[in-house]
Amino acid sequence: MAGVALALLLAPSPAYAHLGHCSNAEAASTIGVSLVLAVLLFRPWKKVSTMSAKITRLALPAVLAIAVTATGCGGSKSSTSTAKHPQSPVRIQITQPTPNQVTGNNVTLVVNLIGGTVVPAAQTTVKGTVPTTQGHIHVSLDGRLVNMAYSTTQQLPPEQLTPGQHTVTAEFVAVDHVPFANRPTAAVIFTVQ
Ligand SMILES: [Cu+2]
Repeated sequence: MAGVALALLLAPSPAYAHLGHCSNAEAASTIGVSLVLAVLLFRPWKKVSTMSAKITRLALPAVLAIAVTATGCGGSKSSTSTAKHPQSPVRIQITQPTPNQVTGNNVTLVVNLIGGTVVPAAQTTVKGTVPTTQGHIHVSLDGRLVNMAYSTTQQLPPEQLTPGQHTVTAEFVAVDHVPFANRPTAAVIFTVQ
């Protein structure tokens, strides 16, 4: 567990902050799945001699399940507000990579926001109505969220840019990470050589 904690601390802060995106439903299903896995792993029904050993066998799966869930959905307290956001007038474009561009595995994503600004993580506490022209960018690669960008330029993870076709998606989201009702999004398909 110490290794996991260290990895989280060493990870770039956007990646860490994104762990708070699990909804309660996701957290519940994570608990369920890991509980089943843990029970299979430790087999608490196996005959053991002492009472304390028995308790340990029963308790371990629960502890493990909670630990796994906490790791996967850490900080979910701050993202429980699933309230609908208004529409945003902001439009988003990907200017780099260009459609069908052939690249190496070193790809810089450049996004152009029209009518909006990116605000840093430090300003993400929302009181009252959420601003519709301020937020940040959620970057997905092949449908999987890889980062959130507090700038309009960022590096795509080279280890995920295997040879072949990839899709990068950029979505302008509110300062509290929640999507706007109209979900301003841009996508580009490119090919890694
Ligand atoms: Cu975010």
